Amino acid sequence: MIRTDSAATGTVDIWSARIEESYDRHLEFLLAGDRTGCSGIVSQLLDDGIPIRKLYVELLQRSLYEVGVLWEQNRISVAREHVATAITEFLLNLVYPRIFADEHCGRTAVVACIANEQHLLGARMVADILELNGWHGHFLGANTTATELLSLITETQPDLLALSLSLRSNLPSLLAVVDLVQQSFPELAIIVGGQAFRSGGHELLAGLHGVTQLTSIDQLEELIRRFH
Ligand code: B12
Repeated sequence: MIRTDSAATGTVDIWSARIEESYDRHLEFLLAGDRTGCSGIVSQLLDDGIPIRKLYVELLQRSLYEVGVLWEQNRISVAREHVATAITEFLLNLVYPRIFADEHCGRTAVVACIANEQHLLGARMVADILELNGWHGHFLGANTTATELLSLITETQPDLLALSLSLRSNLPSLLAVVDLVQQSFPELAIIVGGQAFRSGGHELLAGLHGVTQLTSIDQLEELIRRFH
């Protein structure tokens, strides 16, 4: 199936079509633990000039979501899911040297997953996309305690704090961390995103001043353009 980016103009998105062609093979390699196969696909797409945001969302994110469904349905083992995740992390390392902006915009962000949140790939993509847009992104990774977070914010004085959350059960901790950060840095812009908000959760953040909940990389890019 060929998707279109613009229904209005009917423009066929050739990159989505290219990813579509490779998707099934990529998923097969991922599930077989074939790192070389996955690297071959991603390297070829990068050599051809694929936009990185598309590669992230339409190939890497989509395939991991599918791995998640297979895992949830007990159709693959936990070990297979771990291998697929490790391969995807390796693929992000393969992409990283290609991430550079023409010029830095002088803006800085701190990107983290809160305590007890092990899902780091989404946050890592957020940090990469910020860099692609000329920001300096300090990526703290998974399971960041409030103390670590506050310490890095104090050191780096960022323009933006981006928090990623996959587990709905971590929502109360997110609210507690936001409260702590805002006590010390009331003016800091905070964005939150991730799968915890896939089916609700927005209402918990609705009343919070200075906190924006975003659902996608596209929305992130739209928001940071306003900082330039
Ligand atoms: C890999 C994985 C793991 C790995 C994570 C390792 C790692 N290095 O990241 C491990 C094995 C540790 C793990 C553990 C668990 N997992 Co898990 N996991 C997954 C899986 C398969 C893939 C996650 C992933 O990387 N996705 C791809 C990334 C790129 O997508 P993403 O996170 O959505 O990020 C994108 C956007 O959301 C957005 N985004 C993300 N963050 C932010 C932030 C901002 C500011 C912005 C703007 C955007 C943004 O940008 C990204 C790019 O588009 C998912 C399945 C799925 N549907 O994703 C389950 C999943 C997330 N896990 C789940 C569960 C339940 C668990 C466990 C509780 C299982 C268990 N019983 O132990 C534990 C919890 C561990 C913990 N305390 O965190 C559930 C979560 C359900 C929920 N929402 O509450 C899922 C959805 C599986 C499922 N279908 O049930 N998991």
